[in-house]
Amino acid sequence: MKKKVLLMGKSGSGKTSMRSIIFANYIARDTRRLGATIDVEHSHVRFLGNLVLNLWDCGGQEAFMENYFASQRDNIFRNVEVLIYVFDVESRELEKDMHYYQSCLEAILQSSPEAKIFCLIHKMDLVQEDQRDIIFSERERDLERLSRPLDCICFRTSIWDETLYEAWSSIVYKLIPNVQQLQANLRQFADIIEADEVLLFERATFLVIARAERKEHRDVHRFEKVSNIIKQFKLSCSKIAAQFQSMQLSNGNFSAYIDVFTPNTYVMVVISDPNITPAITLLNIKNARKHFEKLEGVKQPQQLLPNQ
Ligand SMILES: Nc1nc2c(ncn2[C@@H]2O[C@H](COP(=O)(O)OP(=O)(O)OP(=O)(O)O)[C@@H](O)[C@H]2O)c(=O)[nH]1
Ligand SMILES: [Mg+2]
Repeated sequence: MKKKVLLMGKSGSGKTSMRSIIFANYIARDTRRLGATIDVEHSHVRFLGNLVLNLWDCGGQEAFMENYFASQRDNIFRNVEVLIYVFDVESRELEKDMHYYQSCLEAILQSSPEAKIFCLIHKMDLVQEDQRDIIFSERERDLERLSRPLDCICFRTSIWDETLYEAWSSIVYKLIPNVQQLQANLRQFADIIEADEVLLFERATFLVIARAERKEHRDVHRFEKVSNIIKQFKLSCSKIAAQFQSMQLSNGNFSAYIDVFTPNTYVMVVISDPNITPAITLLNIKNARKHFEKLEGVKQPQQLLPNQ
């Protein structure tokens, strides 16, 4: 199941930065070295066995944009499953940005009217904290209005905090075909092993793709934080030619386990009941593997990216 994902927006808005962080293990400060994308860069990412994201990172310089809408129109906008349009929140050319977005929507409406549309209001770190809600709501309202008759879902993002993961996790969640089934089974698993919470991470990107929460937790950003921490740790491991496999952490309040689950996922289990020992939980995780592998219908884990 190949899904064509268009990543568009004006030059410098941050498209290649976010793609490199999510799919190619860059850390935020590495993106300062990225050059402008020339024409379109293609990459394929295999998700959960049968879902392959075919990412089209479209360079946003004006000459390229004009080309997409004219001579390359059919090639670019045909068979699009997802459009992710990135806006630089600090852009001084808002009208021009909106104009290009509208041209993009017209082309989508014509060639791929069923496409899902996501808008990212990006570089939010550059906006004063107390202004972020106001500015985001304004932009969201404008974009929803402008997008009609198509629907768009807006996210606020920055490569400097967890919002980038939050947005991409939500987007990917909407693309995984059997995600409801996965979610239901994870919930059942959490009930059986009496976990406070169970999370399923996509193995290569560490995006959260399903979760079951049995005990409320106050930190709503915990998923993205864990993703970020583990990705950084994986990077450190790779520097000494080691591979991250699993992690176990305990304190007076809870124990957390992160472990390879299926060929395409990691699982994280949080347990606060002191009577459930690590040995029991690790056995429970081991025993659940086969079931979740079957659910995924996994054959071969694989990630193909030219710039990895
Ligand atoms: N402050 C801030 N800077 C960012 C953010 N995301 C990306 N940048 C910076 O923006 C610059 C341009 O990013 P790119 O990812 O190359 O932009 P692009 O959209 O791919 O540009 P084109 O390839 O020309 O279309 C880089 O220096 C990034 O470090 C963000 O969230 N906040
Ligand atoms: Mg680029």
